[in-house]
Amino acid sequence: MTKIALISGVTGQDGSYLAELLLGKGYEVHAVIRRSSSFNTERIEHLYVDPHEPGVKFFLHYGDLADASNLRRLVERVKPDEVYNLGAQSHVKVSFEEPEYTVDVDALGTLRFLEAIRDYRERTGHEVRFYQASSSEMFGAAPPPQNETTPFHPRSPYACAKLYSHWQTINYRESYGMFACSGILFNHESERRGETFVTRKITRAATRIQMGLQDKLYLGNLSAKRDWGFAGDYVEAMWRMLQADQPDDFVIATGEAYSVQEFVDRTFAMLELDPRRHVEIDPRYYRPAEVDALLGDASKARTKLGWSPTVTFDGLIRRMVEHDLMLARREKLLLGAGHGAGSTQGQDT
Ligand code: NAP
Ligand code: G4F
Repeated sequence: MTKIALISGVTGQDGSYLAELLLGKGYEVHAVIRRSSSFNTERIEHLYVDPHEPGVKFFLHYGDLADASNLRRLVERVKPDEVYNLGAQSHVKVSFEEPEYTVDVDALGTLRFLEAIRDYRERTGHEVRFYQASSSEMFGAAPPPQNETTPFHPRSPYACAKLYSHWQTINYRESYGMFACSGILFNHESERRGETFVTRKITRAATRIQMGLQDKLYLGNLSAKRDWGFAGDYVEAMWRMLQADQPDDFVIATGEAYSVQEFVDRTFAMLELDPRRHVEIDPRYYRPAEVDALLGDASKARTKLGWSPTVTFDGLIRRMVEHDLMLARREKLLLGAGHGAGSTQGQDT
């Protein structure tokens, strides 16, 4: 029997890797996309097939985590075996500017999905496995290393909203016997990472600097430490959680932490650039409250799911730099031919 998956957040970094993974495993994949005045499907264009073609396995549906009736209708129509809730306002700094919206989507959005699944399951008897995209941000001020038993101390509206969803996921498992898992994922990056997250902001800027397209990179707190892995590895962990015999919660991390400064230094070194000539601090990128140090202990996932990361810190930076160098070269060529190209510094956070 072909398994059916429903993904929210498919147009994001993780959603695109997860859709690829599931299609590769023979799943029929349905995904929620938001209506947008400009295209937001760049990361999944390579997966899209005209639904009029025979044998199509990837279907896009308009929807929004803020719209409960839409989520209910989607669950009823798609009849999923597995739901992956990756949709979110996922930027921590932005959550300080838009706390109410962040809570609506990142906290209540999860509740709406869980309620839709609970009712569908009760009415039809169809078991639906649920994955919640929880975050290491929930640990916040808790000292490293962090694992599944570490007490949470969230430090942003985003982290508070994610913590609500984490506990609701557990609550639905305990109250209704739902197969609901919370994946507490530490930072994971790739060449598909949004350009306002610090790693991609750095690799985009450094490669543009090397091509003579910009001169300065403005950053905030360089001393924060993160446990950075590769997004492709992390979606494999999501899938493994939903294939397990029992639902559970797992920390997913590399077990190595580096500062933002170290990420800068290694990126610039790879391009033989001196960061001291190009990197400046702009306090506008500071947050009202910072998460100083995240370092995950993923022993439980290693033991119970057989999961471990495959991409090293340097390997991650290298693949992002190579990709962004290609983009910068293309941008320079276009500029040379008289075509303007957008700057990455325009609306960053
Ligand atoms: P991302 O690139 O920012 O993608 C977020 C996705 O959510 C996009 O597809 C976005 O759609 C969608 N979305 C936003 N608001 C929505 C709404 N109201 N209704 C439906 N969809 C909505 O994030 P990511 O890095 O792939 O992360 C995936 C999930 O994991 C998120 O929940 C994030 O909070 C969580 N997480 C990420 C990390 C990490 O390091 N990447 C770590 C821990 C947890 P548009 O494309 O239309 O904006
Ligand atoms: O790349 P960031 O914006 O990621 P952050 O805040 O750790 O959140 C990401 O990881 C979470 C998992 O822990 C996810 F849940 C969340 O959805 C998101 O994917 O910032 C990383 C660090 C912070 O300490 C920030 O203060 O980099 C520091 N930083 C320094 N200068 C900057 C900048 N961050 C950004 N975005 N932009 C800067 O200019």
